[in-house]
Amino acid sequence: MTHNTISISNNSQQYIDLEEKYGAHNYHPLPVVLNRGEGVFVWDVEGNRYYDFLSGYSAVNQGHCHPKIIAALVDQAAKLTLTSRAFHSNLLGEYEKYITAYFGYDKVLPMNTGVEGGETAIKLARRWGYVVKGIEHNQAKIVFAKGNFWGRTMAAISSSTDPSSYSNFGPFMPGFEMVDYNDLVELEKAFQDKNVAAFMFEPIQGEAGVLVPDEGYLTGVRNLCNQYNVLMIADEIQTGLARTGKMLACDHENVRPDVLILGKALSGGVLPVSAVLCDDEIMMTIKPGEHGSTYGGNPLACAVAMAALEVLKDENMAANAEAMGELLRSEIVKLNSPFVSLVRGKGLLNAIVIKHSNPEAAWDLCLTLKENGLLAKPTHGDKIRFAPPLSITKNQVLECVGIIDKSLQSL
Ligand code: PXG
Repeated sequence: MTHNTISISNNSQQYIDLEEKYGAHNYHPLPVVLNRGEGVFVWDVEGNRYYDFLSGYSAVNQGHCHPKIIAALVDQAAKLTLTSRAFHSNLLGEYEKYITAYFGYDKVLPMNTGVEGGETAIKLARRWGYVVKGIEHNQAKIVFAKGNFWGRTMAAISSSTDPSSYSNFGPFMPGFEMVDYNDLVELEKAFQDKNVAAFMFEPIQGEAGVLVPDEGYLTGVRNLCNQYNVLMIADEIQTGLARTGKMLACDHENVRPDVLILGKALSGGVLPVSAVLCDDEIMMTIKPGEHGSTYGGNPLACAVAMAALEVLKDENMAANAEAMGELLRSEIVKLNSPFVSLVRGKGLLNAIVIKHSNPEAAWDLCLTLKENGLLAKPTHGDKIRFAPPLSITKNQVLECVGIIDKSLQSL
């Protein structure tokens, strides 16, 4: 390592030591301790300000502590936070009406984390496979794309091709098949099996390093799903909610998935809120008592999610993401850095691929970026995601490119 001799103040180090001693070691964070966020900025405990180029893995699309979202949170928190689904609340129906109209589906099933949204979609697909498609009992198959990431539950890691996700956690969930991402020929081969109920995939693979499929892939998936009576499940937990320059990444090809999974920015980073949307033919196959969650659809989540969705539209965040993403990518390309082998992405979901003789170069670059006032995190060794909140302005993008330039030069 070349640049890892950065200064961490005693103050920050205390917090890091505390986590190290009492917390599970299931993450490897950048050495920065944050205690405040506003818009595109976060501050560390020493008062240093940073541009947040991760946005909580796209949970904070609306910007940190967006005043309208926080107002909805605070207002509702003082009234009623949880009823469980044993009782009705005055907000659940209103929220359900709002979000189904927003995305154009008959119904929504509210959950909390993204991975629960994925689990829910798979249960719906299996159930639909048995009672509508007519798949023989316990024979349903779900097809996934290699390189996918949708969380850490047993089902999620059973469909993972990343050894750090699944190694030594077996035995795994049966009935899952893998195909190459961005390969319609392989997908069609997999669909020859009459027991396939669904294809679940990300319209852009986020955690894999922002892999954008060829144009026409989404349309091709839609057509194959129609042809073989297979449900198209779009995991838009990271790509959705204006992140890629459209409200949904599927909107880039005007494709409507049968099952839509949302999470992360559905609460603007305030609390875990996820949702699965689909039409009655699929949703109504699940009956009372067959699925749910204590916190799913709680009044606090309903109030926050409506505010979070409203902010995306009111502030034209999709259009801004589109324009600022274009600017960010073109300005990074212009830097012509020998250490950047590729810049890719859509809207404000972007990644650069670092090319350097030092295998730690991407990590080192993130440490230098931090020193220069910008927070980003490497994925899979050599890729760095650049995904700021969608409220970022042109001048801010240009300032950030300056920081990236300066940091690359010191590699
Ligand atoms: N689907 C996609 C496409 C995701 O990126 C999930 C599902 C799961 O969401 P939850 O809310 O259950 O984490 C994700 C999550 C991390 C981490 O540290 C998570 C994601 C990406 C990178 C890191 O947990 N995405």
